[in-house]
Amino acid sequence: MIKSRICEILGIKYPIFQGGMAWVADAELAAAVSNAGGLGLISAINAGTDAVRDEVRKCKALTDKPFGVNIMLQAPNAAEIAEMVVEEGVKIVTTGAGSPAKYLPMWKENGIKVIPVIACVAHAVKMQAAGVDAVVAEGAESGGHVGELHTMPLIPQIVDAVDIPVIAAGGICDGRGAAAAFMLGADAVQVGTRFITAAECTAHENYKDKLVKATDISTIVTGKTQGHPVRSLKTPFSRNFAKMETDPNVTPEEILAFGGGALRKAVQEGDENGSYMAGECAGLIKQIEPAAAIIEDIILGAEKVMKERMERLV
Ligand code: TUI
Repeated sequence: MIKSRICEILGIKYPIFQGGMAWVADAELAAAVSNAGGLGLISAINAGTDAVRDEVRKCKALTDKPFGVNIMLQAPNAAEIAEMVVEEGVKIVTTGAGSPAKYLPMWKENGIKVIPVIACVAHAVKMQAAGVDAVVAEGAESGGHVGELHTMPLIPQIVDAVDIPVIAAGGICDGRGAAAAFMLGADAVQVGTRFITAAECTAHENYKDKLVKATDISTIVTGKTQGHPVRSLKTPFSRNFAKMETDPNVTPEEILAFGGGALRKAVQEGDENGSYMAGECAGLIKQIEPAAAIIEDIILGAEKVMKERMERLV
């Protein structure tokens, strides 16, 4: 069975993280992933601090396995969430969209493992120097807010630049993707999009249905002109957004107003005018199944494909 040093560091069975997806990654999904041997993550993006606290407590009741909280550092209540995780005795924190340096002393004093998501070498080096425990290196194949580099060249460059464990993210959805990431030097993989189709995920059935039906060309990146590129499924909403971006008669304020609340509308209401954030690997998703089956497919699939390909190629 595939194992790596990150399993010892975090006390997890399999080297697989569930992405901390806004509006999607709640206690139910995180607990299902953790109970199945991966690292479940609760997203702290979508809710007030007390609501996230409730999710943390709910997750504790649902699993005795390690789980974490993902904090989007640009969220208005990021500082409050940073304190809440300490108060609640959360053991693992991942961060996105910024540097968690100012919270590190507090988190390290409280024995929290800190794993920022980064998308380039310079940020990985800076984070290692600041004293984080590992980094998630996220390629632009991922869903949601994306960086510029893609997973294939990003991972080996990060692996060469730091000594701490590297978790590969972006475009990884099955055993083949995971095996490739391990070959590039990753100690674990983070999977987002596929876990939206987990049976335990509370996202709207329209969202799951769109992912199961997605093909290789189903995603689009919008928001580049605003400096906030986001990958999502092609829908009337995202196509209109893309059109507005290049229309000289539409102001940035109008674009912002159009996009506001779009992710929640997709996840909770299954609304066509929502933003269905998804990675490029959506086309590989074939069915809704329990989180444990997804983890087994990815981990056993990686092991199998590594052996089979080695026998054929070497
Ligand atoms: O954060 C993400 N992905 C996200 S956040 C999100 S919420 C959202 N909702 C509506 C519209 C737009 C976004 C959806 N998807 N990924 C993690 C990530 N973090 N990728 C890249 C980075 C990053 C960027 C800059 C990490 C660090 C950084 O700066 C570090 C520094 O030193 O300032």
